[in-house]
Amino acid sequence: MTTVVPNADVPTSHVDPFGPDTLGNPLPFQRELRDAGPVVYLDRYDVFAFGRYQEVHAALTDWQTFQSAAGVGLSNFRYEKPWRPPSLLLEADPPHHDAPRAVLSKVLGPRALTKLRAAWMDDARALVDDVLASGHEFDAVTALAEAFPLRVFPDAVGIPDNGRENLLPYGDHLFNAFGPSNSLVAKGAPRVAELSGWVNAHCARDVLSDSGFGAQIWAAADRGDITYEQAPLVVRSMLSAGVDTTVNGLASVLYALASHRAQWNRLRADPVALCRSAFDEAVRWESPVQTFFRTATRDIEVGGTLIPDGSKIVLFLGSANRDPRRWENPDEFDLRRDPSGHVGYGMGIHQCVGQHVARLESEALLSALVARVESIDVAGPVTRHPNNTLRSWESIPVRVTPK
Ligand code: OVM
Repeated sequence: MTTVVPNADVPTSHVDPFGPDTLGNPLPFQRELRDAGPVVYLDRYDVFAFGRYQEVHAALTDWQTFQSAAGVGLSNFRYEKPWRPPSLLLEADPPHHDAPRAVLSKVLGPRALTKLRAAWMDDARALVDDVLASGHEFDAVTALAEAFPLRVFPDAVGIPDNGRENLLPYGDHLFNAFGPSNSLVAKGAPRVAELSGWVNAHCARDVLSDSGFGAQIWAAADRGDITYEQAPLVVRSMLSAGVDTTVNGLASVLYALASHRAQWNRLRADPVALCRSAFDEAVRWESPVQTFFRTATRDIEVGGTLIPDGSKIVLFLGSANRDPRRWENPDEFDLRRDPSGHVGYGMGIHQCVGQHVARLESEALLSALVARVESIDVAGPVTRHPNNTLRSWESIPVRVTPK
């Protein structure tokens, strides 16, 4: 009698997706992954990889089979102790996930943000004016993509001024830590205790201003919507996921516009509509969060491959967002396309709870730029910042012509 081994002929890749070459330019590997099949085994890490839109989307929307509670990085919480207490949102599934999600979703929802809108538009104009006053050539990463979120988001959460410079390095390490424990994780290790100490201390009720997102999370505990034990961890999610993601999303849209003159001109011709939708096309095109993992809760067959219970599966969001099986001319940044359905924010019950905040930041910044600037161009070597999860930037030198 013969036994059928459904995954005996699963395509296998020896490539390290987290090595410096692939992180530096992930596109060739992602194409190989998609073309090899719907499921590819990465023998280096003993994980299965999905690179096509269809399977990535299906896994994201099936949380019962592809759980998050065993961690959304390479490390499997069934066997390894997580480096920090798990997130109640990102690293949880129903039913535990639901109350924290419902609370945060309301605090960061479109209704709540209407109150911040006018002030953020003013803040963006003030920032752009300051930048233009000091010159017409600058680094779009530090001057705009980092400066704007750091100007508005920590205030909105309600954390004090002191120590805000810790937010980016904390996020950088957190997103590295979803990957394998390579040199990028080692680089961050010396500051983990200090940075975690600072972040955790700023989740406490008494350090938060009494009107921000943080205070509203604590007020939800007063109402009994979440427990007092849960409140600081929900605040921690905002400080963890709310800065590096938007910084890289904004850097992506600025780079895309500075390197595509025709798209910049489209934006100028129709700023009200496009200052909002440009961000989603940039999130599709660049996918600031490139990968997240899931863990199989049972044996499951995908595209003819058996994925055994307990396996880790890495979902290549950035690859799905450029899958030609789903998108026409996927490598083109094009404001005429409808980018909806992209998986840059994930999909399903875990889809980015902060996406309205991110879109508002982008809308404010791009509106201010379009109002003040005639043209924007790349003016020097663009450099990347390597990270195991984020498609991140070191520098985007730009030259602008003010109006
Ligand atoms: C969290 C968290 C951390 C990093 C990313 C994220 C993209 C969430 O602590 O909940 O979502």
